[in-house]
Amino acid sequence: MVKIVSLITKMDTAGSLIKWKTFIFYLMVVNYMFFYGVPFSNMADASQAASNQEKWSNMTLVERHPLSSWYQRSHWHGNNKPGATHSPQRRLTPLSFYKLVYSFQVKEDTQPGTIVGNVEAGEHSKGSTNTFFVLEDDGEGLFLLSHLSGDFLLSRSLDYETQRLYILTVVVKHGDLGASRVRVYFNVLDVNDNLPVFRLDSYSVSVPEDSPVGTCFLSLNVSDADDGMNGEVDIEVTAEDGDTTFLVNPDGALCLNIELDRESSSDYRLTVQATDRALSISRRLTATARVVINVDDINDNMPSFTSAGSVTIPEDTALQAVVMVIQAVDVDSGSNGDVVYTLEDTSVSVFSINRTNGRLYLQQPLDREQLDTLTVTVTATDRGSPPLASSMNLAVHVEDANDHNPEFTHNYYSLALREDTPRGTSLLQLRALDGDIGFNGQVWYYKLSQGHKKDNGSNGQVQ
Ligand SMILES: [Ca+2]
Ligand SMILES: [Ca+2]
Ligand SMILES: [Ca+2]
Ligand SMILES: [Ca+2]
Repeated sequence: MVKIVSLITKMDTAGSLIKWKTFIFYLMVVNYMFFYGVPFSNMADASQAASNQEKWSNMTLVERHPLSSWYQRSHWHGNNKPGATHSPQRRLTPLSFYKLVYSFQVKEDTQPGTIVGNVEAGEHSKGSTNTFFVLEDDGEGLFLLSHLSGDFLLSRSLDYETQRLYILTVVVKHGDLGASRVRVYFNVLDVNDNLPVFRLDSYSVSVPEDSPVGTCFLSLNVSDADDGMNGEVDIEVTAEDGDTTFLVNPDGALCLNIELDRESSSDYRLTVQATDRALSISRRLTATARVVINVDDINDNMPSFTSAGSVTIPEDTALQAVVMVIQAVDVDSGSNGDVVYTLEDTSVSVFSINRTNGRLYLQQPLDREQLDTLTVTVTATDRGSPPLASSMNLAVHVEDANDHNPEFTHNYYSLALREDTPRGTSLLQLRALDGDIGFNGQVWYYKLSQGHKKDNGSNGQVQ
């Protein structure tokens, strides 16, 4: 190095001296980094490199040996520790670690107090031992290094989901021979220690009754903080009664599996279960959430009549009297199930109907003798949009009332008798007619004699 500097000094000119000095400085830094294992990525951080150089100057540069002589000494002794591996490019020296880099894998559920790694350095002279130190530690004492054995002891619990990699720089010193250092990596391995998590503990959602099969209406948004299969989840509906109305698709959305009918079931209360896919089935973790599904009504039912299709009323029923109460039901909800009643043919205004309660009123006098059966068509319509309607024919039978007097077929009868007409001889057949029916129309004849009424039977014969 001195020869190089003197040679360059001779060649120096006013313009190139500063450039050459800068070059030599970087050459020394690169040489130092190569020699002591400083990663080249650290070169970007010039201040860090300068700091490292200052930190190490007292420890390493005092007894610094030419690189070739370190190889020579390693080759001469040649007593590497059995089983230790090292790079063929970097042979074992008294101050070298057995490996260029140490990398350990530690499961995140490893118990604190467990030895999780070990570093070993090369041979040492009799009467003195290697001493290990941690120079840099981004685990803040998570991995405690035994100064004598080089073992690492886990001091606290790990959590893969918090930090997956720890990088330490370890130094070994051996008496006053100087020091060497090595990078130690602790890779934390994931363990299935996180449950799947639903976005909500319970969900509430409304679904229209006429939703097509396959409609997906709720994203369950399940997360699992673990890695890989430990963090992948399968979600399913767990129905105690085996109901298969709903299913969860591979994207974690709740979907309709079969058609809904609000009139059969207006709400559902489900339990959905998420299970992660840990390779070991016994280590799989599950979580559940509740889902309430309300089925929104659609006007898919027409009113249905429940009242009788016929009624019998006296013909002398008073006007405005209630003939009967028409009833129809609509199993839909709200306005979809509200029913209004109308009479189809309003030109024959014998009857009227209350639109809301279905009461049928008599509007015209009845006359059984004119018409003994009336037919009225009643329509029940719901208030849905669009509305649905149904109709029925109501037969109104008019019951006879005794509203007709018997009337003789003649107002005046005359006859001539012989004086020897035998007693009991039929003399005259009277006939009186009655417009009513049944008992109301049966005629009974009486004779009036001196103001007294005398029964004369029902045949109208005068003897
Ligand atoms: Ca998990
Ligand atoms: Ca985990
Ligand atoms: Ca409905
Ligand atoms: Ca309806």
